[in-house]
Amino acid sequence: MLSKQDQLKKLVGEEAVHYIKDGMKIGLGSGSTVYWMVKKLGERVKEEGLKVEGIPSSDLTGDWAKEFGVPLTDFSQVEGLDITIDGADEVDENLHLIKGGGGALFREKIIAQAAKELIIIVDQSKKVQHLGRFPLPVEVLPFGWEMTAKEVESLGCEWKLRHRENDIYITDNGNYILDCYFNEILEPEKLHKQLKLMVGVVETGLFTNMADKVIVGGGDEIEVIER
Ligand code: ABF
Repeated sequence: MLSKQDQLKKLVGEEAVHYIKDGMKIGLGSGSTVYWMVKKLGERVKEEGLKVEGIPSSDLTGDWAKEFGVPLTDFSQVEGLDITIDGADEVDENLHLIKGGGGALFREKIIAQAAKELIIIVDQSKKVQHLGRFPLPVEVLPFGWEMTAKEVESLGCEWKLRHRENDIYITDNGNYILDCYFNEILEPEKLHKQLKLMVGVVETGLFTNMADKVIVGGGDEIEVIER
């Protein structure tokens, strides 16, 4: 039996598949909400012969695509993507996002940037007035990360170097992640730019002015918010 939150993730994941048309190239995000989207997309490929190809943002998403029969491709084979569908950790009132709780923010941002349309799928618990209650993931180069952390801290946050099973977490790109506790981020675009100017910062989990559509599962209904 799915929990209420998982039922909402399934609801919005499956809803997003309605926006996929025959022949599209799709960016496949990561996270448990995306799992339901990939599963439903695989069903449409099987049942309708839908001709799509996907580029996954993580190995796990790629495994789901193979399991459910969604054909995969890569950036050497496409001019760009038609739609990227991905989850998020927080969505604010201007559709700015915090992403990267799952550690794949850099590749998620690459597939988001490459798409004509970015559709975000979340359960209602992700909607916030201001970003920042969720710690902001910042991907940093391992070399001199301690210096980079000091610079990041000077912007007014505490940080934790992300670990997984007692080891330092290494991203698919060979980098580290600082989880940065800002508590409230009132100017996400400004903060993103400040962070990106730091030489050791590779990318941030702030996705500002990127989401075109956010599909929110709440109660038993679906809310679609367009930018
Ligand atoms: C991914 O989905 C990440 O950016 C984000 O951390 C995660 C959200 O996970 P879930 O859908 O499992 O809540 O896009």
